Amino acid sequence: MGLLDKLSGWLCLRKKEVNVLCLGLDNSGKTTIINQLKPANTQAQEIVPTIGFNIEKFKSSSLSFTVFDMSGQSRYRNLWEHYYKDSHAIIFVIDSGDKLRMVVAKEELDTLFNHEDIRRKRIPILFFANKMDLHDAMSSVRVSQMLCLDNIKDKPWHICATNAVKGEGLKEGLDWLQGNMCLSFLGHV
Ligand SMILES: Nc1nc2c(ncn2[C@@H]2O[C@H](COP(=O)(O)OP(=O)(O)O)[C@@H](O)[C@H]2O)c(=O)[nH]1
Ligand SMILES: [Mg+2]
Repeated sequence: MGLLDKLSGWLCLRKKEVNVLCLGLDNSGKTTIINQLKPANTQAQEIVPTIGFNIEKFKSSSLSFTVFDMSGQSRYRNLWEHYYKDSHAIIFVIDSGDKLRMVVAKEELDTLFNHEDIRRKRIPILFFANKMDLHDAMSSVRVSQMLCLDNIKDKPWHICATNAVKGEGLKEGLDWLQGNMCLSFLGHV
């Protein structure tokens, strides 16, 4: 069963459209992840690194993915922020091998959580500690410590170690996200 078929469980939400935001610094692996989620015959063979401000969109039945880089693009911030309002879930991707920019990732995460359209929402946040195959990658436990994820008290969150190139770990994360979105829409969390 493909990853997208797994996500079809989200139809239980009976929402017309479920909007998932895929965020993170540039080069963390967002485009690679999104390409793993697309049906096999539409997967891009080559991933062009996202340069400057670029929003990727991917839509399938009632699921809509919006992807953008958060790093160093503060002058574009007001362009992407309006996607926050209609989001039902967030996937935040981290390059686990990029120790130097972990602080920048944390800053972006804090800015996201402080935004008025996110602060009030109890939307599930899935963290992908990506590039786990790199020999100097930090463990997902270490990544969650660096990002102080234990401080998140008002939203369900989960972190998974992934290798986006091979597609490893993505399914576990999406299973969690699916379950939490159904629960939150049904008002159980
Ligand atoms: N080793 C390794 N490389 C990865 C992984 N995920 C993505 N990459 C590579 O990291 C680079 C940036 O990926 P991309 O998806 O363009 O990142 P984006 O800027 O967040 O969209 C590309 O060369 C990818 O092939 C991974 O899990 N392991
Ligand atoms: Mg990209």
